[in-house]
Amino acid sequence: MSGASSYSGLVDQTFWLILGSSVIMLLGITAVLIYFVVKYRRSTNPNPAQIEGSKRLEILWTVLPTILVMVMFYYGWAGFKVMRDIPDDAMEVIVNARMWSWSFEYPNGVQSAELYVPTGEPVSLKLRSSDVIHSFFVPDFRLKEDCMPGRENHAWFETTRDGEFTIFCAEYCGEKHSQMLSKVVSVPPVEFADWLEDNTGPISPEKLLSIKGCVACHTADGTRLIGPSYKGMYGRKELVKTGEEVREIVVDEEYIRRSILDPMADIVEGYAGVMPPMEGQITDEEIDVLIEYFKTLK
Ligand SMILES: [Cu+2]
Repeated sequence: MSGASSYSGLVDQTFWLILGSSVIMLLGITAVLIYFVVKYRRSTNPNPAQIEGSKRLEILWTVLPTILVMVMFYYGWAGFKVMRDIPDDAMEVIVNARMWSWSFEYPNGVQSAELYVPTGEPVSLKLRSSDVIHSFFVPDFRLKEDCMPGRENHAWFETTRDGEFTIFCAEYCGEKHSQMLSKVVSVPPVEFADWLEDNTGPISPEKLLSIKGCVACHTADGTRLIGPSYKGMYGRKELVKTGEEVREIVVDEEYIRRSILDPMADIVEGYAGVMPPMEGQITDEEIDVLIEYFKTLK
């Protein structure tokens, strides 16, 4: 399958070079092995000859592999360099990874759960994680780069055609790792500009829950997933574990705000407490939107 990014050809070239030379060597070594096994078999050669050193052979099997690995290095480096040199005119998108979803943030503040990009224009990625190590992997682009907690990684790509390309997480990150999927949607630049404009402005609470990754563990219909459902939560009395102590609280605005920013502070009884802190990833206004929404879920 041919790649869909400007540098995917370079990656494929390196891959085929290494695979091709490995196959040639495997076949060659196997052929020589079989030939020697037959030629020097015990029945025709009962007494082994003592062979001592050969300068010519020594030089040959030092020089040839050196040339071969240097050629591999050259192609590997040439492809790697292109992938590390981010073009100055690239559009910057922040990629947020968390258990177990992706979200994307554009320079004008637009947020989305899918990565919309203009075809044929460079996009630079600032890769972040709010909990554990994830890996941003788009096979069609031959692009894979880790998202690490506490530091920012970089990558870039430029699509060569319109289309949808699956984003995987390539670093095992817990229970729903395999469902940590999204996609790159590459559209003509004019269409992209329209999309960006359409998505500017206030976000609905449902969309916010999806972008921030909440829906991976929480539902609005009462279904119990990894975390409690929002349904009927507001105003309810709840037993929570604060440190070692179990206490009763009322789910009010303050409690919800704290549970979003610092989820480990109070863990609802019966749940594991695996939510990453959203501090720095969600604004006060966005939390207000969510609180108003939770109040409506009776
Ligand atoms: Cu992951």
